[in-house]
Amino acid sequence: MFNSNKSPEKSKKNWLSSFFKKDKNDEYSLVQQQDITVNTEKPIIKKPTQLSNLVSGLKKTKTRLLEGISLVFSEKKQIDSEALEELESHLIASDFGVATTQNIMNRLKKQLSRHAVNDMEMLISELKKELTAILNTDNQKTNQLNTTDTPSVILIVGVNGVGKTTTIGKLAYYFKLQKKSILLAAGDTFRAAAVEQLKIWGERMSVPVIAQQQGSDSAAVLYDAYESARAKKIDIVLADTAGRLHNKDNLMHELKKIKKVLNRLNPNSPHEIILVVDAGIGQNTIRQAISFHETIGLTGLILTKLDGTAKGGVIFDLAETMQLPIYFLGIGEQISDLKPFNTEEFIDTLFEDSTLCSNAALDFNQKS
Ligand SMILES: Nc1nc2c(ncn2[C@@H]2O[C@H](COP(=O)(O)OP(=O)(O)OP(=O)(O)O)[C@@H](O)[C@H]2O)c(=O)[nH]1
Ligand SMILES: [Mg+2]
Repeated sequence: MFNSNKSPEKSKKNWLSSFFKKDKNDEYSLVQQQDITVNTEKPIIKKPTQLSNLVSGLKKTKTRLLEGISLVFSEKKQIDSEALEELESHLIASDFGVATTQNIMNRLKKQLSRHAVNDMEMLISELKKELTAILNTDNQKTNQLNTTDTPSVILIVGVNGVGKTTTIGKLAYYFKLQKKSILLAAGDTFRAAAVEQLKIWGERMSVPVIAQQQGSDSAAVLYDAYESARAKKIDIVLADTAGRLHNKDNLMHELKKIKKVLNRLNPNSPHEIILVVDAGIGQNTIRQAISFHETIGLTGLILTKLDGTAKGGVIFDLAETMQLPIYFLGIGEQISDLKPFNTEEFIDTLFEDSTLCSNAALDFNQKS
C-alpha cells in the first residue's frame, strides 16, 4: 500500500500496521464526521508524474502463458489435434476457465482448418485475434467511466482484502492527474482502521475525506459525502465500502440500501458500481462477480494484484462471462500502479517480445 523505500512512508506504514492490530472498540474508532483534509491547493504528490508500465505487472501471467505455449509445441512436428488438446489444457491451467477455453479452442480450430495453418507464428497470431475478440466486448469498446454529473459517484465494492481502498487511493491520483476534484467517502464503517486508511490516502492526495464513526450507517456516510461534494462542486466522489463475502446475504443487502440512498439523491447515482477483484484468486473472481452483479448491478470491473500472480488469464473468463467493461488493472501497491485497461495494449504486452514462443516456433518450423 505504501512506498517502503521512503522512510517517512515506512514509518507511516509501521504506524498504520500497529494501528490495524487494535481492537475495534479502541480509542481510534471515534472518528467524528468531518472534512479531514481540505487543502486542495497544496499537492503532496510530486512523483511519479505518470502511471506505471503494464509490462512488469503482467510478467508472471505472460511467462506462464508463453512458456506453456512453447512447451506444447517444442516436442511437436505439426499442429495436430494432440497439440491443440495440450494447448487447451494449458489455457485451462492458466485460469482461462473451462468454458472460455473451449470457446477459444473451437474458434481457433475453425480458423486453422480454414487457413490450413501449420505454422506456429500463424497459430499465435490467430490466438491473439481470438483473445482480442473476447476482451473487445461491446461494453469494453465504450469503456468510458460515467463522470458527466457534478458530482459523479463511483462506488467501489468487493470481498475483503482485494484492494478496494488502495484502488480508491490510486483512482484519486489518476483523476488528479486529469485535474478533476475528488472527495473520498469512508463507506467502510465496519473497521476503525478502514477509516484511518482512507484518511491517509486523503492526506497523501490532498483531497477531502468524509467519514463517520465506526459502526455508523454506511449509506448515511455516502449521503453526507454526496451532499458535501455537491455543495463544494466536486467532480468525483470515490466511495469505499466494507469488504464483504459475496455469499453473505445480509452484507450484500447493505449494498442495495447504499444504492437506493444514492439513487434518491440523484437518479443517475451511483454513476458507477465497480467490483474490485483480486486476479490472484483466479476462478473464484467469477463467482464473486456473478454474485455482486446479481445483487447490485455492476457497471464495471477492476482487476488488482496482477503483478503478483500468474493467474491473469482469468481476465478472459471474466470478460466473456460478465460482459462488463474492465476499467483498470492494479499492478502494484504504489499510487501510480493502476493502468486504464486497453485491449490492444493488454494483448500486445502479453505476447510482446515472445522470445519463448519465437524459439519454440523456430524449433517447430525447423522440424516440420
Ligand atoms: N501487489 C499488489 N498489491 C495490492 C494491489 N492492490 C492492493 N494491494 C494490496 O492488497 C492489500 C489489501 O488492500 P486494501 O486496499 O486494504 O484492500 P481492501 O479491499 O480495501 O480490504 P478490506 O477493506 O479489508 O476489505 C494491501 O496490502 C494493498 O497494498 C495491487 O494491485 N498489487
Ligand atoms: Mg478497504
